[in-house]
Amino acid sequence: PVAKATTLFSKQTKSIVWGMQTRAVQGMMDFDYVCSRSEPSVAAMVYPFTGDHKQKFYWGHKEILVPVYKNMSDAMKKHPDVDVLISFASLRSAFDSTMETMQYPQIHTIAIIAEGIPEAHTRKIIKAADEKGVTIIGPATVGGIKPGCFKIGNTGGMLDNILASKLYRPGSVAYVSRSGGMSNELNNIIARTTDGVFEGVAIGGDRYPGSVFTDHVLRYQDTPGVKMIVVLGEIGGTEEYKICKAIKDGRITKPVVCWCIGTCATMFASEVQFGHAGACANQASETAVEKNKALKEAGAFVPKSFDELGEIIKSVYDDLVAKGVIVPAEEMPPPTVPMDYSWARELGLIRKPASFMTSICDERGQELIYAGMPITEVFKSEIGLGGTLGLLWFQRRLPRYACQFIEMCLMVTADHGPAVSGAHNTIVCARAGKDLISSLTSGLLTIGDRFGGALDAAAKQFSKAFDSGMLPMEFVNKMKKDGKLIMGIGHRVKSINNPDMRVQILKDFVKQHFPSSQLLDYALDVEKITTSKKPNLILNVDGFIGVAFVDLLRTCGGFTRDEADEFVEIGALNGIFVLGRSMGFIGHYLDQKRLKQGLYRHPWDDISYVLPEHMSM
Ligand code: Q5B
Repeated sequence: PVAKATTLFSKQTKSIVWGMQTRAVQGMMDFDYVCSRSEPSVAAMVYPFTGDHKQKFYWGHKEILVPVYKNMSDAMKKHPDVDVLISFASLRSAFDSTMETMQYPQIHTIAIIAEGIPEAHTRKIIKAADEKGVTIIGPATVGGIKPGCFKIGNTGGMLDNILASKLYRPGSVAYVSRSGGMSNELNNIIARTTDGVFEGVAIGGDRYPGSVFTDHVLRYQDTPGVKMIVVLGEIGGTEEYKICKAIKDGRITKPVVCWCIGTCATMFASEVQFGHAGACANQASETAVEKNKALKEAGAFVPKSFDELGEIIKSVYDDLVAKGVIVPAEEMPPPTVPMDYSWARELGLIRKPASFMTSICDERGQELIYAGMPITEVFKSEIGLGGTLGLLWFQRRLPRYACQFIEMCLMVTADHGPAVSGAHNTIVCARAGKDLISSLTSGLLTIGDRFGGALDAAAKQFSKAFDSGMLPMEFVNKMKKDGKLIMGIGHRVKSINNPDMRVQILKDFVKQHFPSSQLLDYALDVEKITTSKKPNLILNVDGFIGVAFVDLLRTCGGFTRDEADEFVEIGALNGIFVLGRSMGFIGHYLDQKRLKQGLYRHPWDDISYVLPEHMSM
């Protein structure tokens, strides 16, 4: 086998991350920045499921782009300075991608994060790695960390944790553990009891880890910056005995603090399998108790329990300081890394005025909420379309008669034939080959003062006259004198001789259910005057809905007078016609498509061409 490197990571180490793990990469870059590295440790990413592209990351306050390659070969070719690969490949693809990675001699270290890789695959990986001199960290691990130099993926947690455990600069204590979670606990214990971590590796909990305790302990023995070694072993396997032997043989001379977790297994009547695949004692020598005993006998510093691990690390460290083996370096504050906005917000450290405000609908929770009413309740209480509109437009749970009235308005305005402006436009648009939305909006865009959009203006004009105490006749005369049309009065085809049944239906309902119809009565008095002049100057469907809605808003008990006026002012009432007539326009669109109607061209004989005479210069 080819000899493996003693030093896996330095301040110049460059890596490739396999997998679209953008959060982990950002975490590595924040770590690099806080370590005062001159360049990010991630040179590139490999992700076979997209084409080559670039991903944006923060480097301190700046934004930088990191290339993402579809093919590993391109990444390796473009980044010959990379010697570490961090693999976030799934348990299905980790084997193939790791074997492929080892074909590139530039790679000296591979960290495999995936859990559940078949043991047979891991053993093949280990064999190939030994032949090529590649150090494997993992599988089934968070990775490892070398303070001030390099961090594998999510090791060490978020930046606040990195700062709290002072992982931005090296200390004198190197550790190796199986568990990734416990490695974080070691970062914390070592930071509180010593001058800090020099390097820490979590080899992973599988039965066949890619590298074993002794691989790392021996590296630490040969690394001048490491002054003491901490090993967190666990129940299962016999790896810890190799450390005993190395201590006894004098291969390891640096102080080793060691504890094997899982001593509680003796309290169980039968054999216990702990969380890690390898954490099961198949024979007495594999128990944590036996291994701790052997380590102590070999000369390692072994606490009585995990609780005392910190104390024993501290006493060994203090002794090394007293002997002058360790000279604690002066503390330098790390550069500040801006906190991610979402994280700062979660911690309640910042606030920002929202760009949007909304008060009618909230879809974020488990249940969609319309103006305070969960959608299940909307259906349970059978408020119907009118009630739903009441919630979303008026933020109120309206009385049943009001909901019914709204639904009736939508029904009577749903369509009035193909000849009206809007339907005509929709039909022409559909026949020009346009889609549903274009055809619908083409029709909707015709809605205005003359056609279908007179509801709000009628409500305003009539209520202004009524509220100011003007008599109906005075109102009609004033409008005539001002040269203005009365909105909501007049119809092209309906008249007192050809009454509009839509208006009649609504009138009957209002008279029967509304607590008051003062404005409607006023408008009907106006109608008497206008129809006496011309029979088609009736209170039309727009005018009727406009004034009746004012009565509804003012008297249903759900609104103050100001609120009622505001809805008219902001144009809510035209919305009724727009919504209702959308049904008809969509119907006309579908009808034209169904009837396979071709392009419409208006006939010449229906156009009067009135061009000016030919003018000679
Ligand atoms: N005169 C609706 O006009 C129409 C007068 C008036 C005083 C008035 C017209 C008007 C106000 C707007 C309005 C909604 C353009 C209509 C609707 C939905 C629909 C449509 C459908 C559907 C009709 C003749 C004479 C003139 C005018 C006078 C007319 N209106 N005076 N106040 N409001 N109304 N729009 O028939 O002396 O002869 O010069 O603008 O409420 O859109 O089905 O078709 O469901 O789709 O063309 O129902 O009334 O009458 O303009 O030739 O006027 O009456 O000053 O007097 P016409 P014009 P004079 S509902």
